[in-house]
Amino acid sequence: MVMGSNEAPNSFLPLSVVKSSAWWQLLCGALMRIDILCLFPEMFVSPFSHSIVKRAEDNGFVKVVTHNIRDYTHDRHGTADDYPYGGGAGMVLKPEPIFEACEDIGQLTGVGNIPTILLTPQGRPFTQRIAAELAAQPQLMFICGHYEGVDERVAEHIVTDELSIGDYVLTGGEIAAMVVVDSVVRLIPGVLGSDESAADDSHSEGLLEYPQYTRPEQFREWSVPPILLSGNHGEIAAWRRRQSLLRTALRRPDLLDKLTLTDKELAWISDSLSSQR
Ligand code: 6GU
Repeated sequence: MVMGSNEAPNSFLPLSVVKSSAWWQLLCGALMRIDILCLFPEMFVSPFSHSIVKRAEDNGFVKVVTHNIRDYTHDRHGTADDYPYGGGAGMVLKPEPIFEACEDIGQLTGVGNIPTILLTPQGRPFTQRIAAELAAQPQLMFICGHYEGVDERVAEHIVTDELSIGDYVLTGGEIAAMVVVDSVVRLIPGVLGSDESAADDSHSEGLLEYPQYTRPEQFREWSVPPILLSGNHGEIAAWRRRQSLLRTALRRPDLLDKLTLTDKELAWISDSLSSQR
């Protein structure tokens, strides 16, 4: 992650990229750039310095650049917020620094119409489907709201989408931006190795993931379901599908309503649910 970097992206591929990236990446020159505009860029350092996001950056799949909105203010105190017109509690982020920052970033990266996402509890609910759509973009910009909100002119004239990560209120959009960026970066083609594929993830097919087990086969008095040791890949896949269906029916019946299941699957779910009662 780069904080406040002003250099042009994609100017060259570092040797580490050439050495480690997948063949398609070399062919396509795919490198996603993500700019994050916020009041507390330091918050992003640790979450993006580990695991898959770190590896994705090191391997040249993504470049994440954070920007401090305060750097685009012009008064001595770096005033980024002000009282709301019409009165009421809290402060509102001023439009000028955010407009200036976005214009600056847009110019620096040479791309117009960058998908620009405002993180706000009023946004549309973030989902795995939206993560997959965002992962296909060459460039993204996130604006993290704070305090009571952001001047509406930012939402009207800069922002292309508003996202919320759930029906609860966070202090600011930074943590939400981390959540969204993490879930997007792992879906950039090539970021996950074949043994960590996203295809079986919960939500990737609208279902929750099946239960997973690893060694030891017997732990205390609990053993691994024998089917998983059978070596019969067809039966294992069928067991996992049924476990996913059952888990989703029990924990998230709202998800099942959105799927088209076979009559056999529906019958199996209803049998299992009635035998569990
Ligand atoms: Cl995106 N921002 C804030 N401040 N709170 C939230 C949120 C976002 N999503 C859920 N709660």
